[in-house]
Amino acid sequence: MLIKRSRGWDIPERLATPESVFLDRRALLGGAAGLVAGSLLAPRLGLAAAGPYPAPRNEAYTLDRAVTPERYSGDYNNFYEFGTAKTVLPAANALKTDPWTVKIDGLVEKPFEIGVDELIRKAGLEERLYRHRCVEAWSMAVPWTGFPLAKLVAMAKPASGAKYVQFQTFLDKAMAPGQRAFFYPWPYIEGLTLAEATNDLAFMVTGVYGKPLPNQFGAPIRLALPWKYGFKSIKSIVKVSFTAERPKTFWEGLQASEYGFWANVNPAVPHPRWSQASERVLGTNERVPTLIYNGYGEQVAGLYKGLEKERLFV
Ligand SMILES: Nc1nc2c(c(=O)[nH]1)N[C@H]1C(S)=C(S)[C@@H](COP(=O)(O)O)O[C@H]1N2
Ligand SMILES: [Mo]
Repeated sequence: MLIKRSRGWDIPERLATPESVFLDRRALLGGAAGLVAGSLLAPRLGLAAAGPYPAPRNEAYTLDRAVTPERYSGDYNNFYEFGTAKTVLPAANALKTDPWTVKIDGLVEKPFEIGVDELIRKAGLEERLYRHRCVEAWSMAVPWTGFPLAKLVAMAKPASGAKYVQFQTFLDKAMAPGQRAFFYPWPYIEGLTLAEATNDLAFMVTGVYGKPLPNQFGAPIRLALPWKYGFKSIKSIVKVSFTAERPKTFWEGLQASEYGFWANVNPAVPHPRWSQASERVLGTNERVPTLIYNGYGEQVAGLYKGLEKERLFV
């Protein structure tokens, strides 16, 4: 079977390569026992490819710029669990993602734990092209694969008192050397209001560039919240808790005056130490103007009606 759909970041060769050959090559390249098992299993499950990748693209999400090639976005990452340099890729090899379960707890009908593979089967996957704007004023555009966070919220059946959703990254000092730095408030925590979490843009990500997430992107499951500064898009999630109180986030714990709970992108509100008016695009290094809500105002501005007294843009 030929992969017919054109994907801008793909090597042209792949477009013309029978999938079986492509899979064999990936297995050879990756030491990828999982991929081999997946391709053996696929016929029994009636699937055409190895697992759910690549997933069909949701064409509702379009970009005003080119997709950032993976050689840039995959080699310039923030993942403090593995160090504070942007080149965390080698260190992130130590991240063990199989098996991986996500705990759902707090104010829900019944707490439960679910394996990532089962979660993917239940939720289904789609691909979306999203922009990403780091608070440090660099940006990228990537094809995430995942499912709306709203689907996970529906599975969790939140109780009437639940107002916020809190996300937590793994805690494992032996595996993640960055977590031995005691002055950071580990584990990494992030949070959203329930209204934000059920907005269609809030996306649980399990893959990128048409394949499962490479470790440095926050494997095996992370968030993508394209209207907020990048630090809200928490990586390698192990727990999702429904709460009545606003979660105390990692960056708030570290420096609340610079990194708040809301952190919505706004070019008119500078960071205390630098301007947010423009951003450097990874790959081209071009400087482009930053847009309010990172260009997603139409979908999300309504979430903040009545909240004007909050520090919405820090
Ligand atoms: N657990 C965890 N999640 C995290 C971070 C981190 O250090 N640890 N960094 C955040 C920041 S600041 C950004 S910009 C994005 C970067 O995602 P990327 O490396 O996939 O581009 O991840 C966010 N999620
Ligand atoms: Mo960031």
